[in-house]
Amino acid sequence: MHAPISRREMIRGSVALAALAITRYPLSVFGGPDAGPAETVIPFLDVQPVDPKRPMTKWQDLTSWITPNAQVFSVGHYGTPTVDAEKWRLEISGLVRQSKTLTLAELKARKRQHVIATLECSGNSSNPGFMGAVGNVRWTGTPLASLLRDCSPLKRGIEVVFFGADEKVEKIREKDYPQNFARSLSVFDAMRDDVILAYEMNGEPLPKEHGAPVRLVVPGWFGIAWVKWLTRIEVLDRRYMSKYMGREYVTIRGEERDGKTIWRETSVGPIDLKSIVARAVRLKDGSIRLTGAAWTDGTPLKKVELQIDGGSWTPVQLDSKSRAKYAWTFWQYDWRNPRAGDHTLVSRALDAEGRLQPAAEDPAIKLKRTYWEANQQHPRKIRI
Ligand SMILES: Nc1nc2c(c(=O)[nH]1)N[C@H]1C(S)=C(S)[C@@H](COP(=O)(O)O)O[C@H]1N2
Ligand SMILES: [Mo]
Repeated sequence: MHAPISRREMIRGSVALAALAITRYPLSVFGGPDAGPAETVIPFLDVQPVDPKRPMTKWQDLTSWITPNAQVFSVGHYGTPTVDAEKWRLEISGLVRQSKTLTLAELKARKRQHVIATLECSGNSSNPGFMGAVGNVRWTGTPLASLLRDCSPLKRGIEVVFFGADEKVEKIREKDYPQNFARSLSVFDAMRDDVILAYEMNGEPLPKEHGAPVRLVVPGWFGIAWVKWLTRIEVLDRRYMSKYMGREYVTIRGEERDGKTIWRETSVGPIDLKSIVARAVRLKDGSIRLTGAAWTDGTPLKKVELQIDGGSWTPVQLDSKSRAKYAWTFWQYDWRNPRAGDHTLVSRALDAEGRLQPAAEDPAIKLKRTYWEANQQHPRKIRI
């Protein structure tokens, strides 16, 4: 099996980042202010192990729909390169009639576009120590599609490859090759109008560990597609392979068909439907307010349901104010008259396509042999 994301690959927050980003978004209408000063957070018994030096979403503290920059997790497989914004150039080449090289000023002079999108590492939820590699951010940049169109891609171009400035020598079929981090999208996916080349994160210049000066933002896709420290975009007429397309960040999943197991190996792609119980707060009237988050690949969320102690699934209330297509949705449920003792709480999300977040025992998870794309339900234990 594969080693989960190592400590080395988890990027620590810099001191500069410790200053919280000021966003225009208030605390969610859920979970915080209306519970009043008398609120007491009831910790879950399955405490989320948290390394204070690694920024991450700490579910128990979740109140802000937009994750402040200092709290957004970071992953870098080849370390964090230093890119001089003055000298930085973005090259667009390959199967285009008009290749281009842009400076940062030229890129910023293009149409400015915002998107609120949840960034999640596809390794998130793969083990108890890696539960908070997800955050919700307002990204600002320029649309990729119009830039690509300005380069007149050839019709036979089917693939767009994105290269980062970070590099490492990788062994491929027993030989060493210097490689830049790279991931690709099909032309179809790359031309979606919400895919942007981002240079701001929650209104601040993109921080170094998050890909300064420019990164790709692919709303609805797992983080691996969001190439940081972007320096080159290349159009190809065939599928691209790299360590992070075809050897790591792949999912091997079985499906039972006519008594046989069919195994499928795929490259990590769009976000899988997920939800989590984040926080439990005792209200003045003695009931317990449970809040959580749910997110999708951009397919509308239909509902989130909660199960207490193996009982029936009850729909929770979705936050209607803080919503965006590619952003997580906060939810809340007021648990009246909980009896004293230990309880198990679990949520599941359903989307408009009829997809349901699987339980850990369901075949979709049971027959998954790699750790990425772990969207199983997450039962939590609490003592009242
Ligand atoms: N150039 C480059 N881009 C990268 C990576 C990387 O190692 N190098 N890691 C990817 C992975 S696995 C994730 S989960 C996200 C994390 O983005 P963040 O560090 O801003 O949270 O960046 C992606 N983009
Ligand atoms: Mo990741």
